[in-house]
Amino acid sequence: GTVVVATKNAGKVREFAHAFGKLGMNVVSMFDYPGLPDVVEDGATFAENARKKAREVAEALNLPVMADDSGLEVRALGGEPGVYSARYSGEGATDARNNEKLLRELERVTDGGAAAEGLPDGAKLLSEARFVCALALYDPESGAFTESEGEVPGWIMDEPKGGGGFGYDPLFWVTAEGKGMAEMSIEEKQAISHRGRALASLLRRLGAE
Ligand code: ITT
Repeated sequence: GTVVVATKNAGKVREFAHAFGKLGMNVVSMFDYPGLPDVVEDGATFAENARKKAREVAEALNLPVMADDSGLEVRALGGEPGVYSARYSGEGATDARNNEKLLRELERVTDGGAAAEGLPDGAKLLSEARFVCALALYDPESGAFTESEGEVPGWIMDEPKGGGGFGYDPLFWVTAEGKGMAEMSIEEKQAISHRGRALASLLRRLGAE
């Protein structure tokens, strides 16, 4: 079968393609449907934005559609960037600029950070943080949503580490694994990540229906 995921984020597409590939399914994304109108992500929560993306795209395509809204909540920044994670550095935001902005903001509010076991030489932990992922699947025929959420706790490092993943992964230290998120393979990340957990929970929910 085929799963339609309402995302234009190539990092998310890679992770979903990997996860559904293991189930013998393939993923199509908004890269395969150019020309669909952009969904305005003005919800107050990840869940609200995920529902909005899933529903608008599902109604446009007249197909069941899954959407992912996710982001980073940093304790020392009062939970920011949160639902604004994708556009944290403003107009023309890129992963690199968002990461720079995050370190700039943390410089203002933290005292240089703390050393910790397992970190690269000289690197410091600046603040506790977590990744959150809300998934919503919308079936336009029944009008029903299936939803789930997942999160992973960690810390923000004062320097990037690792070449994998996307977004804020290079600055995210996964305490429970003793390594950076960008140091993990897709497989490893899936097993512990906010998205991996949300997806496992969504699949359980669908299986139980
Ligand atoms: P779509 O809405 O088209 O799916 P987007 O990139 O705009 O793509 P979001 O609005 O959900 O997606 O924003 C999520 C941002 O949070 C994303 O741009 C990343 O910077 C960050 N993020 C989410 N999941 C992440 C992950 O697994 N690793 C690193 N950063 C992540």
